[in-house]
Amino acid sequence: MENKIKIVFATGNGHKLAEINEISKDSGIEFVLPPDGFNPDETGATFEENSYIKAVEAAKLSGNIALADDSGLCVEALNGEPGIHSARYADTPQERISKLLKNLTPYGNRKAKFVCAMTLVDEFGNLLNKEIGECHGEIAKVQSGVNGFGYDPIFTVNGYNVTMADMSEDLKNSISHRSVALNKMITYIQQNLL
Ligand code: ITT
Repeated sequence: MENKIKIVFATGNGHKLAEINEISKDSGIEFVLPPDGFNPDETGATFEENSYIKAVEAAKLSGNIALADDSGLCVEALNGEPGIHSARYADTPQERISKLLKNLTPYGNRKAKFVCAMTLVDEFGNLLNKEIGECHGEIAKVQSGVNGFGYDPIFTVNGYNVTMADMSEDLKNSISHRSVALNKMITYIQQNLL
């Protein structure tokens, strides 16, 4: 595609990069990883703040426009936890899932949502645009599925009877918190930067 714009995607998570490149494949945008040394301190109190911190660090390191995704799973009965601590809730992905299922055992309310906050900054770190995406569902009682990553095996999306890890890549990418935020961001980029 002509006028393809290169944007640094401020992450160390290869699953996120794969998902956003798949969602944006016909958009005229190419997302690439930040240079070595990208290791921001996620000291923010919200998804939005951490997303901004990551985007600024990637822009400063690369000298390029940068997009960041800060995301996580918020469980209603656990007062929104693990939330911004989703990646650090326990040591391994399986331990994080087991801990969440255990902590939720006493509760009847299993409502939860995935949230994704995206921030786009210019090559100097100035804010260009921010978007939020949410995906609502419930925490399954038993984990299921091998697709996706993170908490996908225990998240059942409203209106579907399977977990996100049981869904095809295409189905997850058509309904996920990440795709909701990214599609809005792509519209902004296409209208303002291409
Ligand atoms: P970067 O900060 O380098 O982007 P990270 O994995 O540490 O990578 P976050 O701080 O945004 O990213 O934490 C996001 C965590 O939330 C992620 O590690 C998963 O545990 C969970 N998560 C986010 N999106 C998810 C998805 O689509 N499916 C399952 N779990 C997800």
